[in-house]
Amino acid sequence: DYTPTPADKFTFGLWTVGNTGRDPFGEPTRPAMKAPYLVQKLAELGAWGVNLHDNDLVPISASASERDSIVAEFKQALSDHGLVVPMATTNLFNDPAFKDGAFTSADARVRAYALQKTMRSMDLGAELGAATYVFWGGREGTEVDAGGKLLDCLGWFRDSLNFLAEYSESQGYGYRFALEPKPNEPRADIFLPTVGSALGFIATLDKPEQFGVNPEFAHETMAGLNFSHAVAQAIDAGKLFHIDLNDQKMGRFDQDLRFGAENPKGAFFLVQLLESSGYAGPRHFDAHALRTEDEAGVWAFARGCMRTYLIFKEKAQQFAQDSEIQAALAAYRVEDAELAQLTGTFSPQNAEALKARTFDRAALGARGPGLEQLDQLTMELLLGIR
Ligand code: GLT
Ligand code: MN
Ligand code: MN
Ligand code: MN
Repeated sequence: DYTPTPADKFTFGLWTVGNTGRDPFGEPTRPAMKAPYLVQKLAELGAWGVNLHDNDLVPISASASERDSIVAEFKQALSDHGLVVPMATTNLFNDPAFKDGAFTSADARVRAYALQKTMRSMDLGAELGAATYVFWGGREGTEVDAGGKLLDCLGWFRDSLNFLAEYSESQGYGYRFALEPKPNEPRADIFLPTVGSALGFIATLDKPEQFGVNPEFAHETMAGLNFSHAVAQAIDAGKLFHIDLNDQKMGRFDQDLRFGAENPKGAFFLVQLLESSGYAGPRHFDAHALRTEDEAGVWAFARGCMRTYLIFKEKAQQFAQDSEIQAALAAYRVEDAELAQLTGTFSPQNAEALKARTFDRAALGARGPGLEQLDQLTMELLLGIR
């Protein structure tokens, strides 16, 4: 009946169900809820874990003893309700100190403060048992490029990530780091705007094996890209360390809609890809209830994200068992044992034989692959009539 259990590995950020509906044009529309209460409610709904920024839990101005008592109370709630903290991250975007970047600020003091804040936040995450540490560089970008710092920024960003990877190792934290790309908002242009950019940058780090990506459905969509394609590339590179699930209309501000709310077909292909890929990490919903909603709407939102995922997971199984769909898929792919032999491994003989071979180009171009029929069958399955 699509009721989630911890085995489904669904997680939410404290900032997601804790979102109060504030936006750039309006005040909060619902009261803030305390972290231990969010933990209790998420556990009741069948979630597996909860993720956090340092300041989702501990206010930036808290004293050391305030911090300790807040953390103790939170740990108690986690153990009372059986929730885990698989991922932690740093808030390097809210405070005015970070208005022109954190690791990429032109001010060396801001860059050093960002490192300090991140190390402290990594300590907190490790204390809570987090295995994945996310970097969303919300303020790492520009509105104007008159500052002439583009190449420096990439170097500063790289130095910071290298430093923090060493810090993790020196403390024995064993974190796997996940870079989360976003093209814009809150900056006009954010550095490393897409999954592809992040993957390229990771290859330039001192310890690339410790770094992967945390792609978000909404963020690739904002860039006009196909999220499943980005996720597939991350999986292929062995770099899908975490994932942020939500939804988004293309060409809009960052909406963080309920998973599957806007583009259910895209959400289906994503679930199908994830579930068939062997991805074993958290299914994290980085989304929030509409600003119109009260607390009941928040829990309807959270339940809806998980139910939609589970419904699509069932649809993916149905897809795999539907004989008409499977026949159409089989007909779509054409295999040829003799050509596989020639093209599989390079040898001068294979190359010569392949160059000498004749292909019936007209027949290749004339073949209909049956994708209209296959896609219509998929739609009918999703619409519930198969
Ligand atoms: C912020 C952002 C998200 C990131 C979070 C992690 S915070 O809400 O919009 O996409 O995943 O820093
Ligand atoms: Mn987002
Ligand atoms: Mn967001
Ligand atoms: Mn996100």
